[in-house]
Amino acid sequence: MRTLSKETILKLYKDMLLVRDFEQQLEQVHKRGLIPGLLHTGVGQEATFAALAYALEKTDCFFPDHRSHGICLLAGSPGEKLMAEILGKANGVCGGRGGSMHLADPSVGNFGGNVVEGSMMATVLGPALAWKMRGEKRVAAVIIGDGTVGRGEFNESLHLASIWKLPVFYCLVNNQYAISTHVTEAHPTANLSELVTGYRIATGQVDGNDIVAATQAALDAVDYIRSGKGAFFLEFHTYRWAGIFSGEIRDPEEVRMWKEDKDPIRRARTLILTEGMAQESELVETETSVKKQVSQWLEYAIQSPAPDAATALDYVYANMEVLGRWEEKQQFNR
Ligand SMILES: Cc1ncc(C[n+]2csc(CCOP(=O)(O)OP(=O)(O)O)c2C)c(N)n1
Ligand SMILES: [Mg+2]
Repeated sequence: MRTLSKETILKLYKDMLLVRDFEQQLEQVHKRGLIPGLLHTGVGQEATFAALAYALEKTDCFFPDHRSHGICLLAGSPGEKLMAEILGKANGVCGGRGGSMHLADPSVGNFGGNVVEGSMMATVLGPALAWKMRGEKRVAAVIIGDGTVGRGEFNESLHLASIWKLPVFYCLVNNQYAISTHVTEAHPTANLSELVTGYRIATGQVDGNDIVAATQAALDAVDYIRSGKGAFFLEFHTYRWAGIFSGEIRDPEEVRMWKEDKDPIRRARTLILTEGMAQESELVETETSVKKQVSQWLEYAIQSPAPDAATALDYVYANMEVLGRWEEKQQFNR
């Protein structure tokens, strides 16, 4: 297991703050109606996101799910362009066509998600197979939630990755709920990686709210995959503060415990201070500068123009002209 330096832990702390502020500022503007469609935030899961982003190299790829803004950000997409994308603006990373749920930015290894839960488990096999055949030591990661476990693609993907010894990094974010269904109501065990062992794929479980343990586990998994041994399935045990919808009811004591005692940021802060890695004043400085930075990104996104309606059908089919419904109808009538 790799030891993390003081500098690394401080960097990871800042990464977690960036993700938290990014998400919380988005939540605010979502309430103001500035984000088209749904917004799923990963508040509470920052240590898992920071660990994954840290462990992956620029030459690797990942397929995010509907709650992975944090990984997309930490992978290196410019914060203001990601914010603009989520607000559906023309200068977002996908020109405003992706939004929160279809974020993609191949320039930083983000190969995109489509939010059909489980489908990315199949797609991730593509780059993994290509890299294996070419002898490239790259890792293809896929982020999934506990809700994906049990889908057909889940099993199909594990089966092929095992047989072909593919360099796939399965990152399971077990936050205990799929919509409002608790993991124990939907699965035979709450430790979902147990279900994977029959595929003869290496597995691990880690406290996804412990930034040090989560990062070490993610680094170990990536080392294992890069050494050519095949896939690795790592389960992060964590919790999302947000329900899937605003009226969701959860046990208040459960929510309190995760927000207070188990908050990954609070835990990291305590560790940094008790181990003397930084002074309180330095942390406050970082916290203030992160907030300011994220506010600037948001302002950029709000001020950015919406895409031109005349370009709405661009990119629908690669290199093919697409007719609008009206033009299509006219042509048919001719
Ligand atoms: C194939 C499919 N079925 C249903 C949905 C609707 N849906 C969106 S999020 C979600 C729950 C996902 O739960 P989980 O994987 O645990 O992720 P979490 O939201 O907890 O991060 C569902 C069922 C979907 N996106 N895809
Ligand atoms: Mg879940």
